Amino acid sequence: MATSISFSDQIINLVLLGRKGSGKSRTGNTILGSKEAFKFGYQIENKSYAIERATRFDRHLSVIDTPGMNNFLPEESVKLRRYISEMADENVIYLLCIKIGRFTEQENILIEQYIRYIGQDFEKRTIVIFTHLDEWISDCQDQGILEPKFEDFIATLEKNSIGLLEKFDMRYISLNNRKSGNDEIVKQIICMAEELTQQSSVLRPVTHHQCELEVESRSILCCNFM
Ligand SMILES: Nc1nc2c(ncn2[C@@H]2O[C@H](COP(=O)(O)OP(=O)(O)OP(=O)(O)O)[C@@H](O)[C@H]2O)c(=O)[nH]1
Ligand SMILES: [Mg+2]
Repeated sequence: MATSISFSDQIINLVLLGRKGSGKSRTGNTILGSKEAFKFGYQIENKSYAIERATRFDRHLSVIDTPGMNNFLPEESVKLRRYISEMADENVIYLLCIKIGRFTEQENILIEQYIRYIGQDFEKRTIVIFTHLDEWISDCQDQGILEPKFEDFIATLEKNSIGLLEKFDMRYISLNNRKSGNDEIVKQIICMAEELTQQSSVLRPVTHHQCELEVESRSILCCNFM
């Protein structure tokens, strides 16, 4: 019989990665429940790492914001590893931010670089966050699709992009960072992250849908949100 485990004492370290302007800082703010934790905006050139901590839904979180990179080369991976090892050596989960509609060949190259230079661990510990959901929805609506479904966007992705998502066991979430009240999405992200921290070697897929159901039912072991 399954036993309930409390995760409330552990810190989950969420590391935001992705291209310049992909919405990393704002995603960090959404997760932290603050508009001011990380500076965001196209005019801000973020060249350094930053960490902010908060307790959200009874979970202790450290969120690490990273400089926007269009290429992730070995020297960057050294800096990233150093920062992570100083700040957060356990329970590290990567949140790979991609602006919806920008899952292009350039994006694929960047992801391959993360996999190559961060290592196998990266695939096992990454959740893809598709940002700018609101812009995608309004573009669809302007083109006559009144009720666009995010899964339809996934279905339009090229084979290479799907192949990369599969490496992450199809762990992805779509997010509108401009919306206030993203609590359910934040719970889903925390839920996925918690599951991944428990699966360091034996990994099974934790999908968006699965976590959505789990958060809704509030009955599963790891997603016991108050
Ligand atoms: N409409 C909309 N805008 C967003 C969303 N997420 C981020 N943005 C905007 O996109 C721009 C870039 O967001 P940031 O969070 O600064 O992106 P970043 O990845 O941290 O950028 P760098 O630090 O420069 O790499 C800002 O103008 C944000 O307000 C979203 O979900 N919807
Ligand atoms: Mg930023």
